[in-house]
Amino acid sequence: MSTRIQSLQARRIWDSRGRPTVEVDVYLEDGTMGRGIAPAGASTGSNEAIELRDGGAAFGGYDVQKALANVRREIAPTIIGSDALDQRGVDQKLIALDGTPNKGRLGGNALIATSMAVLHAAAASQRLPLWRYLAGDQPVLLPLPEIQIFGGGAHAGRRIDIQDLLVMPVGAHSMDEALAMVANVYRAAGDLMSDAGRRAGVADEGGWWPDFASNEEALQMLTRSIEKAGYGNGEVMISLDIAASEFGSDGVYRPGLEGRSYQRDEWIAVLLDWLAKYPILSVEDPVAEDDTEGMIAFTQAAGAKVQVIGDDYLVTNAARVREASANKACNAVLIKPNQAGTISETFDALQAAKACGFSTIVSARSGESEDVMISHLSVGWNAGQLKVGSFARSERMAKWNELLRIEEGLGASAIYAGRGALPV
Ligand code: 2PG
Ligand code: MG
Repeated sequence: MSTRIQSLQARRIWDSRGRPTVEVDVYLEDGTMGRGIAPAGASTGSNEAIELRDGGAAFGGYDVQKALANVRREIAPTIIGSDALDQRGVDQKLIALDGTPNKGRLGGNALIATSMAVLHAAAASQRLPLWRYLAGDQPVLLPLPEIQIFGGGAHAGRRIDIQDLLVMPVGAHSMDEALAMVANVYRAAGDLMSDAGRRAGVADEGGWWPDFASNEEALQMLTRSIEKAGYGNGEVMISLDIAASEFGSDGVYRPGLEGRSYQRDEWIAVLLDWLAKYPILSVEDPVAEDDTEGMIAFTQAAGAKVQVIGDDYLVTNAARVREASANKACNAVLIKPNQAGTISETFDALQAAKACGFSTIVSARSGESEDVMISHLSVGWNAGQLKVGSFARSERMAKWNELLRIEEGLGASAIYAGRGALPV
């Protein structure tokens, strides 16, 4: 039976923030269907693929009718007849049809939903789980998870400046144990917030609402949560996403909670002080996306001891990854399919990072859906790490739970990446 694309169906659905997003169903001639759903960021890098939104009054300007029309009128006629097993061929047609460097004409949301749908359809046509379709008969690793305990930054009305306070269960021996450890830390954090009279619901990705007087107080509370859950000896370590582009530019940092501004070197000194005081093993976007000098300085000071991740700084772009490697500006990359705009370009960024010796972390966005593709990408591409937000709300839990099913399917050959996934 043919795996050629026969038809596409595009519709508006709603993401985990209740905003419109693009869903695309791809039907193959053999009758299989694949469904792709575009995720959406809140703290976006300025070099990401452009998300096409309608603007105007409806839904705060977030509607996606233009992107949907682009799928129906331009994308569908262009890729119908293509072989879904030729992901790169389909993606090249999408890139050429859009014709802009940032996917601004058709919309990165229209393109990534289509590209994801084609990949889901291809795996379904082969009757394989997506991770297995991607990996072939190569061995795979279950990823070290980075799981948010407190949200912040753009995901919590800027209540604190640090965007994600996450934990990494580096001492676990399996995915099942890793998630159980995080469940204990998440619950302990909630109990501590209750005891302090500060339990006030959750932020956008399900992490506890950050009712703290300072950024450092959040770090103290996270460290206490790990201890209260009974983990010591480096079994559970901290990962931070500073998302510094949200409060810094031109080498000056103005974190709202600290009540003062910092020059680049002063801001880096604050971060290095936190590294000295708390069990932190990973830092994402420590300085702003326009601050290569700061990225290099931070990596020089801390990169031998901690993972330094470029997210807004690298925007899942292979060329930017290679440049960062040449500059020694970080040692890891966040991999977000919708930053690149197609699955093939996402894969290229991941491969470029591996070739440079960077570690790779497949990541969700703060606006998510029930789709679990990224769990499969993290395993099938052997990324080593996965970041999906917190340990609550089903758009997050669907992705963590999918890893348990994959682990079960692998049986005795399941290997948890653990501490070895980090570059240090
Ligand atoms: C990030 C992500 C996930 P957003 O910055 O890494 O936490 O956030 O999707 O809003 O860019
Ligand atoms: Mg980030």
